[in-house]
Amino acid sequence: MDIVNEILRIKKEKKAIILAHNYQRPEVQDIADYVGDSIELSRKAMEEKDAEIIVFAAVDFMAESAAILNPDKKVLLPSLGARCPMAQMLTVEEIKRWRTLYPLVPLVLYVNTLAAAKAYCDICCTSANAVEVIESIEAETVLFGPDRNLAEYVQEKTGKTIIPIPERGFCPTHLLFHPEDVHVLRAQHPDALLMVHPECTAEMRRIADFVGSTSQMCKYASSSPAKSFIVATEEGLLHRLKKDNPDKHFYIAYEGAVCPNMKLNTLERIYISLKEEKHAVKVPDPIASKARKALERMFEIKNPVGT
Ligand code: 5XR
Ligand code: SF4
Repeated sequence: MDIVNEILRIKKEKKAIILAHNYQRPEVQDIADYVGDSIELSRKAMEEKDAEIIVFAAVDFMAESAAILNPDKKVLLPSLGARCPMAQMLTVEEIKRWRTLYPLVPLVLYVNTLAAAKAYCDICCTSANAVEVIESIEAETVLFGPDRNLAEYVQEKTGKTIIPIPERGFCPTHLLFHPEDVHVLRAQHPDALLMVHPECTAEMRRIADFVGSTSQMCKYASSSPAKSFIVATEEGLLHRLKKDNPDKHFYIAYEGAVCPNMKLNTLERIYISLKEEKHAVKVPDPIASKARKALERMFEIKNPVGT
């Protein structure tokens, strides 16, 4: 059996679309209808009016967001174990504790959170629009979770007081990048520009030529006159960067920068997911309707990069 042809055949037969996050394996990105960050993908799904099934090759919270924003479609997560460890770091109990400590302070949550957490926040943000979202809020002090590095980055950019909740939420993959490795690469490729994801440490952001989300990195690399780039985010993005810019060179800032959860989605799992229609992601009301409001508020914010 040719698994790629089989996937494409069942996909057509079932009116399904396959969405792949920028961190997916190359062969998964290659069979997807769209490749992007989670919010770009959820919006694509909303535009695909005829699709009945969405196979979301990513991690749990991303499929949840797609299900919340596309209540009429069946959203499938190919690997049940694909859970974002950072999203798990912020529980509803923790949110309630901070809300009690700061009852008048608005809560902004990164989309890398579970739907149950989103239901308690005032507005969501992605790494592409976090600065604009915080600026849109009148308050000078904001509770923000779960990524502490993104919180610090936003504080630097906006000058507001950002209280990180939990105190030390992090992405294990983005913490793998260190300036020492970049110095070695910069010596080998002196003309290369360094692109850093805001989930990386402040030391990494400080030496960056550009700080941004995966969608922003794609736009920056395509529009920049530079020919080579050192990339500090999950290594899956390099496949897309190379494909979109065949005349440019991309080097990962650390070879081991892999998100094991993202990589659980193999072609075999996507095939089974499509064939057996599993694992369906359902977010119960009223959690879904509350979380949807927080996501919709984010969509209303002016955002120069369109995510
Ligand atoms: O770390 C991630 O999960 C990836 C990412 C991104 O830059 O694509 O940070 N995702 C967020 O921006 C959430 C929205 O897509
Ligand atoms: Fe979560 Fe980090 Fe993996 Fe993104 S790269 S899904 S934030 S663990």
